[in-house]
Amino acid sequence: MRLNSQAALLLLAGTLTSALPVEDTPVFTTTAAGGATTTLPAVASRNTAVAQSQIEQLANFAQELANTTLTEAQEKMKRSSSCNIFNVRVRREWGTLSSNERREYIKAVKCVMAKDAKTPRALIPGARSRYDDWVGSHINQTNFIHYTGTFLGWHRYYVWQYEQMLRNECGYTGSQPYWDWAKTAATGLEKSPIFDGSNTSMSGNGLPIKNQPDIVLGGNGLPPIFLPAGTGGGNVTTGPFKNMIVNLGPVALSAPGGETISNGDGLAYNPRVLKRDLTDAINRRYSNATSIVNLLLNSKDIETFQMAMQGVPGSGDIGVHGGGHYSLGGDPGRDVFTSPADPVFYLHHAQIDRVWWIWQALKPWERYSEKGISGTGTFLNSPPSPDTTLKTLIDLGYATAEGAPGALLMEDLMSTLAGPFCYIYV
Ligand SMILES: [Cu+2]
Repeated sequence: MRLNSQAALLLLAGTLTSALPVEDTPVFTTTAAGGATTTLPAVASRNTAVAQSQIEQLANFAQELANTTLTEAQEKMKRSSSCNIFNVRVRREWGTLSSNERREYIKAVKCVMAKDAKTPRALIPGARSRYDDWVGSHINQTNFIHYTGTFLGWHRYYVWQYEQMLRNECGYTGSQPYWDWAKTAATGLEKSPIFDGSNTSMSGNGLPIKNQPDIVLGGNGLPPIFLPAGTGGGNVTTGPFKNMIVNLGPVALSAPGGETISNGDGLAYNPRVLKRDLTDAINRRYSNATSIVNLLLNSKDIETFQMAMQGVPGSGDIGVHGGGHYSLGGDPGRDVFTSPADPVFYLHHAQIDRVWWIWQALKPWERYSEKGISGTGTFLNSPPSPDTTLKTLIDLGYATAEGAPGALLMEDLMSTLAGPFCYIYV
């Protein structure tokens, strides 16, 4: 059976509907997909625990919308081809997976790392493994998929293709898990099930390097942003991915002290051990529960939403997206181009996708449409390029799973229950 029947039944029964009263923070009333009236928070609470429950309320609202959509699809009796309550896949937070589920995911990732690359050496000489096909595709497209109109759609498709690869090429039977930054901001990264270094984690911190100076972001005439270094910095030596070899990059790796390390276009073979520098201060400042609720509630349109998420240049804020990447730190964690070479990337970007999914559900008629896209095909429109539209083609190249579709249009990537997709988040 493909569905997570328990979650599906919960959805059907509506028991996931939150009834948590949220202190005396302002609320607004909206009409849920089923026609019922729902009350949602209107302002992010500064209290982390309250903000965490606000996220749950908003996520439950998105689940209700998904439930209605799926039930309708089922009623239309298109069981063989459409996405419905019986075949929808449920993506869950890493810490809520059982030990066996986590082991199965880790095993599939390692299986992909052990397979040969499909990318021809003439194209990406350093790509050695099937896993590197994903890293290489991201490096090659970095300037066309960040601070662009394609940012959210491209990464949604990329993570989904990765999930299909784990399933179709390595026998994984689960769904792509996600990293809830709000949780790690509350517990501390090294104590979380994702990073505690155990056999069922995604491996722990890097070996500690003492007295690392700050990371400095910015340049190009923008005021610098100083980020503290973390408690690691060296090689990852614990957990399933200890001593994992990163083959590609770096292209633009921010190192402590303001240095940027580059190995040209990053496509050459450059084997080195995975490094991490877990940094709670960054997680707590930029991607805590309150930052997520603020992003969800204060972004009236897609331009505001995706810019705030990535950090408005010059604002001094790196957004929840930057907050995740830089709290992971290390090499390739601090390199926008090569970052997918750390396997935690896919948990981080599943959470990015989850936050977009929740935000979309708050105004679905607008946010699944052309109005849900803003920006062009180049990084901050430099050099200038045409607007991204529903008809913009997304081509992941060799980061495409066996048995999955190839290049698709943005219009196929707007809803997680349409086009090639059929999944929700709990
Ligand atoms: Cu990216």
